[in-house]
Amino acid sequence: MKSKFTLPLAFILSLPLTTQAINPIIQTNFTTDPAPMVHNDTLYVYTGHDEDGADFFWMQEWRVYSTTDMVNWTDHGSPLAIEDFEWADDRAWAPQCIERDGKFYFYVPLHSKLTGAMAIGVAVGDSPVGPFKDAIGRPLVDGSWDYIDPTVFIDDDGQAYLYWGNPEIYYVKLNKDMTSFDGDVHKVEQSVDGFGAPGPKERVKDAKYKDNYTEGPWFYKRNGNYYLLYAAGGVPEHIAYSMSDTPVGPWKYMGEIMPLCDTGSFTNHCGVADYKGKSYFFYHTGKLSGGGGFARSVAVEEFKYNKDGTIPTIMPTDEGPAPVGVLNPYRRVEAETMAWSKGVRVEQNSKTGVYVSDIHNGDYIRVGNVDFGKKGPKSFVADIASALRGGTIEVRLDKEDGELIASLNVPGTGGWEDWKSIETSVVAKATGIHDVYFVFKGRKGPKLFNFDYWQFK
Ligand code: FUB
Repeated sequence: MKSKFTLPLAFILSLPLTTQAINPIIQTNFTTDPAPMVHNDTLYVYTGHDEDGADFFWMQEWRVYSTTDMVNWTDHGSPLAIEDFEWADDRAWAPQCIERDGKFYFYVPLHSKLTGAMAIGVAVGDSPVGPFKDAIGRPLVDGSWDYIDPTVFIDDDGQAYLYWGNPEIYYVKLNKDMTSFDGDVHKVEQSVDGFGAPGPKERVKDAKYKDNYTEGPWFYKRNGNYYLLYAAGGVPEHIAYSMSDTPVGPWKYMGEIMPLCDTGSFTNHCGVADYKGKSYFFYHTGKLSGGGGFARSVAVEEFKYNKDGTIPTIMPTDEGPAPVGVLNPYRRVEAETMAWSKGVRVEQNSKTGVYVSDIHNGDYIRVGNVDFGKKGPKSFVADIASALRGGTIEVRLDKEDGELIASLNVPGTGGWEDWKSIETSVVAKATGIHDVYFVFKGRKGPKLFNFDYWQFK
């Protein structure tokens, strides 16, 4: 029997042949504590950055990534770091950024030089990717190990709220300037009904509670319901949530969202966003190669709210969400826009911005859902630089060893930042939608070249 849902054959044939992993969404750095923000037609995610080889959360900077298709992520580098806050000396922990009246307010926890404890600061910028600067030259709150993990939300009536805390929960109303308080800081009373357990000081040792709030709150409103999602259960952490009819409670404990999973990270930290008609849950794991409790990586899953607004159980996957758009290869595409990569890293400087570095023989970049259209390209251009002997970029379709459509010989250019645009012919027909692999070849051992951007013509 013919189903009325049959897809046109031409569409099916144009789809990529394989479903590839996109989680963790960033492979070029360890990333933590994701805070998504939708602005215009782009979804940004603000993250912490676990340093390579760290034995604690010795985090130095925050990073920003963006997508328009939920498959390819562009690295915008680090627009904010500890040194941008004169009063801070350590621990660039879980951030969140929000837009108000054309300005972007970036709330961050830091270790304070003033008190020797944790504090929360706010930076401001004119664009979602910065640059940002300390908005007030001092912390918003300072002096307690509780003062971490700020989450910010502006209600429909224009009132902004900042929640934060570990293991207590605090909130304050923000003035319209987003950098000062309207009234006092309130401590949220935790109870079994509200959060699965009484507050940390009232908990009875060895008592079995339903759950307990730990850290990493994520506060928002959707269809009239207020949500507070958080890391729960102490370490190792799972993600649970509470709901309320008002922005300031009383809260009702609703259960677990992401149960304890064997992801290699004893913390978890979530953020939620609606984008292009779908809902997404961001979290972190230790699943990147070389990852672990202090080497975490951001991942994302699509989910659907239940009819009553409650949130279903969400499990970590390698595949992540389906694409919600295609990538146009006939405009300049930054090399640091990718669905997956092996071996490469990124660097940034004030002249070039972010570019792909540490390219060695056998490394590759996969760009997902590239739409070549009906005619297909004639040539491929890449902007590259090499202080050594260069190498080759093999452009392949759908697999690391898929059909070779172009092969670009990269010469030495005289320096790692002496950029040159090199063009080569496309030697096979490429039409429709494909994953594109840039497979890097050259002498075994040394770095081959740096890669800034590319374009098909
Ligand atoms: O990333 C440092 C800390 O680990 C965050 O502030 C917590 O939420 C936990 O993820």
